[in-house]
Amino acid sequence: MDQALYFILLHIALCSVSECVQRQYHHITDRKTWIEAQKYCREKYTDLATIDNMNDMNELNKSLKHGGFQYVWIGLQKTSCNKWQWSSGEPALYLNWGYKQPDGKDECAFMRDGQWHDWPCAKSQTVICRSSNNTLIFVSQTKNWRDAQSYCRQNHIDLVSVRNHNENQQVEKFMSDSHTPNDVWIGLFRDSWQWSDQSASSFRYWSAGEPNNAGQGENCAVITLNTQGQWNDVSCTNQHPFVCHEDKLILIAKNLTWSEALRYCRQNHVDLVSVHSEEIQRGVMNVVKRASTEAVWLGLRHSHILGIWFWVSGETVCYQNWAPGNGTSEEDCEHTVRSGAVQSGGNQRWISRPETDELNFICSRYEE
Ligand SMILES: [Ca+2]
Ligand SMILES: [Ca+2]
Repeated sequence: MDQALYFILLHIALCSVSECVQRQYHHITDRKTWIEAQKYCREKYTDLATIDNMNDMNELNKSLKHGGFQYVWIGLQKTSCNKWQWSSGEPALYLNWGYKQPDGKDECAFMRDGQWHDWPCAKSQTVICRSSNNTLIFVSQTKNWRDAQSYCRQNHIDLVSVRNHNENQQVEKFMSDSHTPNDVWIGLFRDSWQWSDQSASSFRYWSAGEPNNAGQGENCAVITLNTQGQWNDVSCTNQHPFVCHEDKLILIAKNLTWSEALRYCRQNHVDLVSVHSEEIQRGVMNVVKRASTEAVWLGLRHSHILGIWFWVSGETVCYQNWAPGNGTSEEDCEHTVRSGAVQSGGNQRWISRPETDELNFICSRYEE
């Protein structure tokens, strides 16, 4: 194989591995109450563990050390807020409730003639899943909502989300074209559980029959080791080991030049962030919202001699997200070296700035 092509293929393989590593889990075996565990995680890492999907759940399970305990805290806690959300994790901005709906204490929703109704999650109905190429899949076996969710996640992507009027019409048409029964589960549910880090993740992995609030005041969630990591609600004042998570990226709200920022990251963390995939760009977009400057340094540098942009981690810039007019080599006649920053507002594209500008910056906290 051609050497250059081999290098490119190798590089693509490395990029796809790194896509999974936005967060690392750390199992702490000291026993603490949920609040004490939260405080510890916020001091030493990012927060008590958030779990976005089955992939995270598998990573977390791998981080568990075994020995003498049954329960391990995660960052999920019951609150007084009980809002509708999509199983896929998207916020429910568009809602299309039928007449006088939602009308009860029910926490799951089905679709009938294009309109939505709240309904007890334990009832059995047929199901619509969404598959990886965004097509709709009708499941003719009846299932309760949570089993329907597991089925869609195992066999397709998730229960169907309906994010706008267009998608609502698509689902309605799909139901009439494929002669489904009148009432079919969609991915809409509500619960009052919230992640400690305020993440919007609607991923839930409760054991059968949980959460049951059995002892009253069971307001915090644990992983149960003897059910492959499925979750249970227990009293927050119990003392258990716990799992913290550490986000890969951290925004430093100090105003430094590019070289000072690089030194700061290398001394206190690992490096200035290298954004060599869309996944990392998404992580960047997430943290720059808290920046106090209009742009935020990345580990992106222009080489005068070679006339190219490169990442401080040593990679060439294959994935790109430049704002129009940036990322070219035409600024070469200037004296100051140019470095790359990401806009903290707007489209959060990359821009070229003189390295002497003083900006907030993003460090990576661990190597891949
Ligand atoms: Ca109802
Ligand atoms: Ca329980």
